Amino acid sequence: MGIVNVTPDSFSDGGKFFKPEAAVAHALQLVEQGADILDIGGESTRPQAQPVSEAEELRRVIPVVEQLVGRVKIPISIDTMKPAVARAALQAGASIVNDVAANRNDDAMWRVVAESGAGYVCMHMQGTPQTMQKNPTYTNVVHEVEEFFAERIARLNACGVLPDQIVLDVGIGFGKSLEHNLQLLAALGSFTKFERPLLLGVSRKSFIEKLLGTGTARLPASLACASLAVASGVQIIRAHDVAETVHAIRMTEAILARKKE
Ligand code: 9MG
Repeated sequence: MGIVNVTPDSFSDGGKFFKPEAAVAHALQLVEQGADILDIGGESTRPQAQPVSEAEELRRVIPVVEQLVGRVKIPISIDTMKPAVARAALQAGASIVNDVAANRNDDAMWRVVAESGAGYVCMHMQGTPQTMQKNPTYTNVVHEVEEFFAERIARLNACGVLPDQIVLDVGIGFGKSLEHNLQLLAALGSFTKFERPLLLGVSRKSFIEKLLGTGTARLPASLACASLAVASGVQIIRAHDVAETVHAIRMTEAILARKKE
């Protein structure tokens, strides 16, 4: 899953004029590099990122989705916490909703997903992007994420979202300390018991520098996590560096295929 961040710091002329064409060109490059899904997002979910309005998020992402739909054959995912943005993106041709706020109480997003039949990435987060890194606390992070998935799958089903639509994601970095992230990465295989595809997002995340030191390049560790994840049964890796990630995954898969022979 190639990441296309449609935010002013990513694709603009350095000022407030965001250029959809630049985001589209970047997305097309990711497809050439081997992405199987494009994830388009218009609101940063980094710790303490400022929320953007619905109108602004729509203005950023919808032209990009519209332009990509006619030009790529792979599924387009909309990375949004807002039901109205998800609905508009699905109407424009996206087919997956990547929801980092699946810990919400309100079911409006799930009704959009149920009505559309779209794929749904149900990601675990403790808190919100504004609060999540203040003091993440768990008795047992792996058990608590498992409980979250079990409870959410039941709740999604009650809202009309079928099990086949659901992808699960432990939410590395979303309300987790370095230790929580490492424990979840070590336990990825245990989440296969839900019999749903698993997604992992570790690409360039700050926990890498917390472990390896400030200023360390984040790509090698991102690739190590991607390989470990694939070996643990994860099917979808969300990545900025698609070409490198595809190579790491292909190599891992080739070795795993020999192991099974
Ligand atoms: C939007 N976004 C940023 N990090 C992510 C992650 O780890 N998983 C998913 N599903 N989305 C993410």
